[in-house]
Amino acid sequence: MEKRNLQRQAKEALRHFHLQGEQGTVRPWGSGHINDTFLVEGDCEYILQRMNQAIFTKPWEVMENIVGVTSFLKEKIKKAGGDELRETLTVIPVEDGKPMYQDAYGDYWRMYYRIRDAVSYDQVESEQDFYESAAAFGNFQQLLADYPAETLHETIPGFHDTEVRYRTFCQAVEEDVCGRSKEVAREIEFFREREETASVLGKLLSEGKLPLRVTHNDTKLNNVMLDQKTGKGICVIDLDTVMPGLAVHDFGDSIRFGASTGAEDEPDLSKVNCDLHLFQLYTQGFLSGCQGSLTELELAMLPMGAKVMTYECGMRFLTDYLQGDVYFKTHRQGHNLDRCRTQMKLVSDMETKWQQMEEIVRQCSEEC
Ligand code: ADP
Ligand code: GN1
Ligand code: MG
Repeated sequence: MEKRNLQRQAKEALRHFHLQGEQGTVRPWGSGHINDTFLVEGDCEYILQRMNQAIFTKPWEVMENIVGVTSFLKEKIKKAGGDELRETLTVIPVEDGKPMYQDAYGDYWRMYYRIRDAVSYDQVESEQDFYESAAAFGNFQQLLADYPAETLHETIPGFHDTEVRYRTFCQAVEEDVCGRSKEVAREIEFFREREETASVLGKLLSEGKLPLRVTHNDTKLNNVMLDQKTGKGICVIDLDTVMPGLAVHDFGDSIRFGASTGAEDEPDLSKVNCDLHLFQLYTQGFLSGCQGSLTELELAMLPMGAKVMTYECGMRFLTDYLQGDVYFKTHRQGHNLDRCRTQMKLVSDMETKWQQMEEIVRQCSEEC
């Protein structure tokens, strides 16, 4: 459906929610790759989202997770004397009390309060912001440490099962539905050469050496809101993939996105490197947020978390390119391929900086 109609659809959906005051404009918002997000302006500001049903095939389960997690967080925030309307998402119910509205097209819509006086960034603008985002993601994990993990639905099965991702990638190469394999032979080879990267963390998990925790699983910088005045990371958003997972994945995903000197889709690869200073800042912030809860092996595996998540994400972009750009939103020809190449560049760069990354983590672990 074209944008104009989607906007009309959004306005129609809006009428079914319990809202305060008068609402004015509804406009596309944010730069997420998955859902269709709108900002609703008026007496009170809201975020309205059409959920991506192709990806989240069981939207009720996603919302059950989100309502569960945010209610749990609200209790903790209140006890700590915080502001429950700013420090976690608030699901706005539909007239019938449900957390989502299904429209005549079969699309699912949900709504949150807009987190007030806060911003999210697509790229690091100040070092302090990056540190604060790390502390917020670490704290998020810490707050959910006693959440009943068994009640969470797996909203995307095998989301960070890198071995499964590798097999899906090989299948996409094999099937080559768009006839693109030949043109990206070099990229395909890159991921094949590093196949062992796909199994390192999964193996440690299955051997019981790494603990399963309640994790966010999508810890991009633009999934945390920073207070406009204080710069503090006040609210972790985009809770669709909160599921049992690995702490090192959450750490690693933030590094692959935020510690890069270039944008995720930067076509000029000379601008893309893993900045070790940002890596160090993030490590310090994350460890302070986790408050000593990580095991020795988790700490030792933080650099591996960064490499695996970058490898996995690059492979997912390439898989999507091979499958005809059906998963991630793309805004230009070859967009997924550009994204894949930045991840490849980062993996290579991390490989050359490996010892330094390990040393930084060792030092930060001793300090905290
Ligand atoms: P996607 O899954 O597509 O990434 P997100 O839930 O991350 O969707 O939302 C996209 C963007 O919209 C975020 O990066 C953020 O900038 C903005 N956003 C989402 N929810 C809120 C909120 N409650 N308050 C303020 N901004 C929000
Ligand atoms: C997607 O939803 P968003 O834009 O925050 C994706 C992540 C990827 C990321 C790459 C549910 O995140 O897994 O790492 O794009 N989310 C989902 O930028 O697939
Ligand atoms: Mg997002």
